[in-house]
Amino acid sequence: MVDQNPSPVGVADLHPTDEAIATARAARRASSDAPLLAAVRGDIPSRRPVWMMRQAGRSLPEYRELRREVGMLDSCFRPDLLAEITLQPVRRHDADAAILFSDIVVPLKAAGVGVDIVAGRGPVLESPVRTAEAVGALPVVEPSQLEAVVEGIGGILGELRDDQVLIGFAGAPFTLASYLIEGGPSKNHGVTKAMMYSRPELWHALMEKLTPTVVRFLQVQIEAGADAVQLFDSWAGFLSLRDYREFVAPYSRRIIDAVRPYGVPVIHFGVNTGELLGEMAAVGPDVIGVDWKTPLDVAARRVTASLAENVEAGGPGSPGVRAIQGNLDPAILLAGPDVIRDQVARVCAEADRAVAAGDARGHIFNLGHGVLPETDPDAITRAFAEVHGQ
Ligand code: 1CP
Repeated sequence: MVDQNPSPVGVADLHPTDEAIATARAARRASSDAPLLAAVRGDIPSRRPVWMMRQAGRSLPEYRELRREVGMLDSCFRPDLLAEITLQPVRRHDADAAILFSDIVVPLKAAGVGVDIVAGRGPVLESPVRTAEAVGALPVVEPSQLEAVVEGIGGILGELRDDQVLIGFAGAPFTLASYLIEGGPSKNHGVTKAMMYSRPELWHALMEKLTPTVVRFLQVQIEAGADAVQLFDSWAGFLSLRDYREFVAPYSRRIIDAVRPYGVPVIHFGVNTGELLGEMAAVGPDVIGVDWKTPLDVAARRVTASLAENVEAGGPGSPGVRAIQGNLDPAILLAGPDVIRDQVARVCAEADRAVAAGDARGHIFNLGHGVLPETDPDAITRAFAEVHGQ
């Protein structure tokens, strides 16, 4: 077996040094009263915070204009471009958070993995990772390979108001592994799950390899000044609860443990995760993101019940209440102003019931997944205004 990284990064190595924590603290410029940070703590925010997954990107003409001659991944390594694209929706919609313009495969690309983002498709690998040799040869990203992201974040922070936060992010291990193993986007993640079941040792070796890359990508963003991070396990909802627990949760927990010392909120989100919400909360995030299928009050009740059960059973994870994020169906934004107004109000009422029942600390409004490319930007602006009026 060829191993270009003969000394894998150990768990202890993933934790930040005191110096790194101090660097991150010094870089932080959002006010602690920023509505999103207040909602995470369970304080009453000055207005209900809202941002939308994929708020930057194809729904905006100014994005299409900037990206006309630049490849998707190239734009993620151009500090001026990534900063401008991150800021476009924040200015246009008066968002409470900027989501860093990047992609879950950026740390892989930075580390030298042959991956590109193909228009209309998504991330595509030069060669899928399906053997022990390929897992062994997978590089772990070095912070120095992410300088462009650090520089871009500097540009973003200079332009945000102090009540607006910058959210950094990374793909969580199952979702990243799926692209690596399948070689590109997948409908059912069959090859990925087959590896998990038939070659568990290879699966775990891949997870061990990916975990430090995810941690470093998050740490670099936090040390550059990101105020919160979201760990996207977008496709984890394809797993059963049992498989999630065995094959995924331990790695997500390690990732969150490794960024916790910085003290910035961690949001955890996946699609179709109604059945997994309790387990996803048990890996330790401060905020649980919910897709549009489970009402927020029901989701929050599941989370608190599951966390309490876990603790009673002596399992990992701490009890307590998380903040909740979500969960308007992205298709609602295509349905006209009256529907948007009514459905925004419904989502807010469900979130408020969760808070009143003691099942959630606070609410961050979001969609249940990303903005659809065909969405009219004015409908997005209107939805932001409706949320702020709630
Ligand atoms: O040409 C283009 O405009 C490419 C479309 C695009 C964009 C705008 C891709 C390709 N990635 C991105 C940016 C991106 N990706 C952001 C920042 C922008 C924002 O949210 O405003 C973020 C947070 C991501 C994260 C991402 N990439 C996820 C997790 C979030 C989610 O949507 O669940 C995933 C799964 C990816 C993979 C990916 N990258 C791009 C596409 C089309 C896909 C999905 C492919 C698939 O269906 O499997």
